[in-house]
Amino acid sequence: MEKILVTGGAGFIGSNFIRYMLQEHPYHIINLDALTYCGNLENLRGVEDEPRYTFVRGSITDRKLVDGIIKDVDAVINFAAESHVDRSIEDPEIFIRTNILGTQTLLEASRKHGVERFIQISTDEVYGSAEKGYFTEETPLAPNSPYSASKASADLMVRAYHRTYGLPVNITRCSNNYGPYQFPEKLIPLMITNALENKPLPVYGDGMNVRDWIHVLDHCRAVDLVLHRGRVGEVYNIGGNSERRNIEIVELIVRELGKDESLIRFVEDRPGHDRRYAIDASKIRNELGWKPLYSFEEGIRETIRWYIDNRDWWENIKSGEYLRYYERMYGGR
Ligand code: NAD
Ligand code: TDX
Repeated sequence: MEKILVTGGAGFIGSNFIRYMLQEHPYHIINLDALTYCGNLENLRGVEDEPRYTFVRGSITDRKLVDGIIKDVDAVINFAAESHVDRSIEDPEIFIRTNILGTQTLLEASRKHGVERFIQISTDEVYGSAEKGYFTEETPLAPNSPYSASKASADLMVRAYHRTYGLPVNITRCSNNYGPYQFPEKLIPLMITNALENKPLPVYGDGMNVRDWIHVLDHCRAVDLVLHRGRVGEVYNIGGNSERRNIEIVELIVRELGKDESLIRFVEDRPGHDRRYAIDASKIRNELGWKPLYSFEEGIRETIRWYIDNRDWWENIKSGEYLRYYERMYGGR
């Protein structure tokens, strides 16, 4: 393998992955990103000077562009997506276009040009809500939001391209990531940055919903392993083994920042809000020897520190177009 296409590399996980891969491997990486509201080249500061890195601005739904890029690459790793559940509830259509049609466009070019490996970055949300027990790779898909339904649809298309055309694919389904460069619409960076600005901390419903948190670099290491050693056609769950209630996380952030708990506001719940996500990652542990290296307590402290030290990064975001979304979203809650 020499050349790898990473899509969505200007987003949170994609940018962390590109840094990680350039450090760990000699590959040339092409980053195809449309730079939507959350795609930010600031996430890749310093990387632009690397001769083994090329940025292309464009959409994964652009057949001609995608075809032209994929004819020269050995592997495709598809991070590009509309990724925020609340936005999918507001307006699902772009989720269908990007997450389903975009993935199919990449699959079609990959089949035509015979790529060595196609990795689809999926999510534990495709399994729905885990009232008890843990999601394994055999758990039936039962997505509950337009976002997760679009990701599940893409997964099925990836599976079909493997079964029908023999495309060498893997699907990874990871739990909730946190870490540097996460867009401040997601729970952890939203709470850290709001607390730093002494703004209210909006907790949906009773705050008892559970997510399994993983540091973004543990996710990146897992994807790297799947790319090199994953069995063709297999799905791999990736999880941090760190289940936490939302309210516990918000309280921890408030404590760490020395703020007052009166900033916490219980607001109207998210429609269709999944109660709990919980991943059984024993397949990737046993087959590929992966395990998370970060403890949640260590990772979250490091992440809080990153947001304190990189105030310019998130202040630019929060003062721009995102402000209008925020006011729409939380104004009436
Ligand atoms: P993000 O929203 O931070 O980044 C998404 C990136 O995709 C952005 O840079 C955006 O510009 C780009 N993009 C959007 N539409 C595009 C298009 N049509 N063509 C090209 N680029 C486009 O998302 P993230 O949190 O980094 O998530 C990355 C991937 O990982 C997604 O596929 C998501 O479903 C998956 N995932 C995320 C998490 C999580 O906790 N964040 C967990 C599991 C899986
Ligand atoms: O303001 C908030 N208040 C709140 O209580 C926000 C933004 C979220 N929440 C709750 C909803 C969830 O229970 O916090 C939890 C986490 O919410 P998000 O950060 O929006 O993540 P989630 O909906 O769990 O989805 C995330 O994990 C799986 C990513 O956004 C997806 O891209 C990924 O696939």
